[in-house]
Order: sequence, then structure tokens, then C-alpha cells
Amino acid sequence: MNIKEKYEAAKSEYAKWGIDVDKVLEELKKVKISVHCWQGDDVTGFEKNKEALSGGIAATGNYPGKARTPEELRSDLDKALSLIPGKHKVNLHAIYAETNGEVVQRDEIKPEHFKNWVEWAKERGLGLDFNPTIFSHPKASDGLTLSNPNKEIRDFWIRHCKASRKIGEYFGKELGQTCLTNIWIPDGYKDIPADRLGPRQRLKDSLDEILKEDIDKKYNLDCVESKVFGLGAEAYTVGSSEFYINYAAKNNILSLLDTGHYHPTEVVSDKISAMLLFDEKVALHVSRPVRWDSDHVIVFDDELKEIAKEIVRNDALDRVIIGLDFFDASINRVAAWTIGTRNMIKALLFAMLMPNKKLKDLQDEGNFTERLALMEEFKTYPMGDIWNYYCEINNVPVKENWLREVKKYEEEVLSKRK
Ligand code: RNT
Ligand code: ZN
Repeated sequence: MNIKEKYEAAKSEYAKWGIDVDKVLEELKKVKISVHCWQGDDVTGFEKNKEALSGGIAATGNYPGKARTPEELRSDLDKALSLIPGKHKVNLHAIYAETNGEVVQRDEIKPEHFKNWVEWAKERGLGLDFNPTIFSHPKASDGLTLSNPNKEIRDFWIRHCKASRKIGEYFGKELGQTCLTNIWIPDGYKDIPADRLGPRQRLKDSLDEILKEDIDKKYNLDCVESKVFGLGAEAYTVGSSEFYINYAAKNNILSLLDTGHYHPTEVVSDKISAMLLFDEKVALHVSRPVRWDSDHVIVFDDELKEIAKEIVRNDALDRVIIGLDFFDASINRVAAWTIGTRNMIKALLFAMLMPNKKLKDLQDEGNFTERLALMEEFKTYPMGDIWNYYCEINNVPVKENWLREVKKYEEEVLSKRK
């Protein structure tokens, strides 16, 4: 049987449960994943005066061939995107500005420093998302930025965030797709604080100042990302979950949940429904914490599937903004993007191919036996045949065939980067 024939056979299995697979594939095609540029260069960026990665995050490994220039990074992204079905967005950080070899301070970045990115995205019909970079910088060296007791430092980062929102607005206007501008700061303390309120008060004031200017939500959506701890900030994080969820709700901006930013047994899949009841939209950084916020490449595991199920069965594909956030420097970086992004899409497909209405009814009837039985049986339904067909009709390599392309690219391009 060829791919199409296998698809037809699998389709009829799902049809028995009232699942219209052709329609599912149409729906899936509309979903945009925000692919983070920083997997391509281990969160280095292109600043002339760049500093080592800081802020309590780390990219480990030294796999050869990392992108050193904007052209290389875009070419690597092009390669990865050619192996991923669908049309997506690319997520940039301020440190990916192109400044023509000039030192431009972060509080002075402007839309013009991203015009190459915009041109590139326009040509390909991609959207862009944005993040101020509030780490890897001398003014973040004591681990405090928007909550720093020093007003000069706070003001610097406030100006940086204001500049970032203008860049988000520019992306939105130029590309005709709303940009999500996400603020994450590393602020916290290694050891037991004597004052937990003060830094949070200062962070709140800084955010108020940043958001003062009204920007049309058609172009830019503001968003804040919480965290539980970072390397070197183990005892206290200023921007905790409670802080940001409350802040976002009161100020009508988005909360971003990063799957690596909670206690080890706490899961984001369980949080989505609670957020959806109170917020129009919620943003995600899908990552994979292994023992800590390690940002491993996401795999097709239970939690990824559970997140996808929560998005799909709550009919929230247009309300949950799915971004990825991992950076593994120990494997081929183009492969890392491809594996992770394909997994995210695959998980959504898995969720869309479940008899969700039936399962919900069983739950409401208290029929937990059948609920569990069906959930388990659907794990081995022939989803792979649907996935392969989806890849084929979207002109990307089927199954592991994408790996050949990556190997070829490694030989011809990546291995020449010394
Ligand atoms: C850090 C946050 C943040 C960063 C990126 C690079 O723990 O997850 O989102 O990973 O901004
Ligand atoms: Zn994140």
C-alpha cells in the first residue's frame, strides 16, 4: 500500500468514530506554531558587543555548525521550515537585531534593525513574534533588571521594552499578522530574600510604565512569562506565576506559560482550561524540562499530547498561542527545530483524532471504565498513516526521510562553518 492507500484505510477507522479526517487536516493546516530563532545559535544573537548567555538559562553542547550571522540563521531556518508541514511564525529576540556592525544599545533598537527579517518573512508569508532580551548584558549582571533597586538600570530596561513593543507593532503592520511581544526577565535571588514585596512592587511599576503607550492589539499583543527558579536564582523569582497571572489579568495583556517554569510535577496541560475561562488568549512556550528548566527538544510524550488535547478539545486553537522554547547545542540544530516542531504539530493531530465529544460524554455519565478504555485504545490507532499523508500533501518529507535532507545540509553547509 502506498501512503495514500494507507491514509484511506486509516481514515475509515477514524470515520467509525465520527472523526472526519480530511476536515481535521484542513484545520491542522491553519495552525501556526511560533518557531523560536534561538535554537539556531544557542541564544547568542548578533550584537557587536555580545556577552555570554546569562539570566540563569544555559545552552549546553558544542555541536558544530551553529549559525554565526543573520544570513546563516535564516538559511538554517529555511531548511528547517522546509521539513515542517504548514505555514508558521518565527520568534525573534532583540539580540537578533542587524545593526551593520555598529554598537546599538538595547534601549535604542528600532524597527529598521529588523527590516531584513521582515523582508525575509514577507517573501515567505511568515509571521514574526518578538522578545526584548533582558539578559546577557552588563546591566543584568547582578541578576536584577526591571525590578532592580537602581532606578537607572530599571529605566534602561523599561526603554528597551518600550522599543521592543514598537518593533512588535512594526512586525504586525508589515506582515499583516499580529506579533506577540513577550517579556521574560531573569530577576531573582540565589538565597532567601529579606524583602519579597519590594522587587515585585518595582517590577509592577516598571511594567505599568512599559505599557503606558497604547498600541493597537491588531498589530501587537503584550505578554508576560513567569518562572519558578533559575540557575543562580534558586530561592526567589520576582516574576512568579501568581505575580504575572494577576498582572496580566488586571492589565488586559496575555500570560505566557512555559512548560519548564513550574515545579517538577506541576503540568501546564492542567492550567490551560483555567486560563481559558478568564482570558481571551493565553500563550505557551512549549519546552521539555529534564530535572530542571533544561530546555530539551520537545518529544512526543504524554505531557505534549495532554497539552495538545487541552487546546483541541476546548476548541481553543485560535486562543492558545503556541510558541516553542528549547535550545539544545549538543545535536544538529536544524534537526532540533525539525524534531520539536514536527512533534508539536503531530501532538495536535493526535488530539484532533480522538473522539473528544464521546470521551467527554462518558465522563459526564460517570462511565470512567469506558473513558479509560477508549483513551488507551486510541493511543494505537493508525495516526502515523494520517501524519505521513499530511506531510506528503504539504510537500515535506515523509517519516524519517527529512533526516537525509538535514544530513545533506550538514555536509554541504553546516560543516563548512569553522
Ligand atoms: C527562560 C525563558 C525564556 C527564554 C527565551 C530565550 O527561562 O524560558 O523564554 O528561554 O526568552
Ligand atoms: Zn520560555
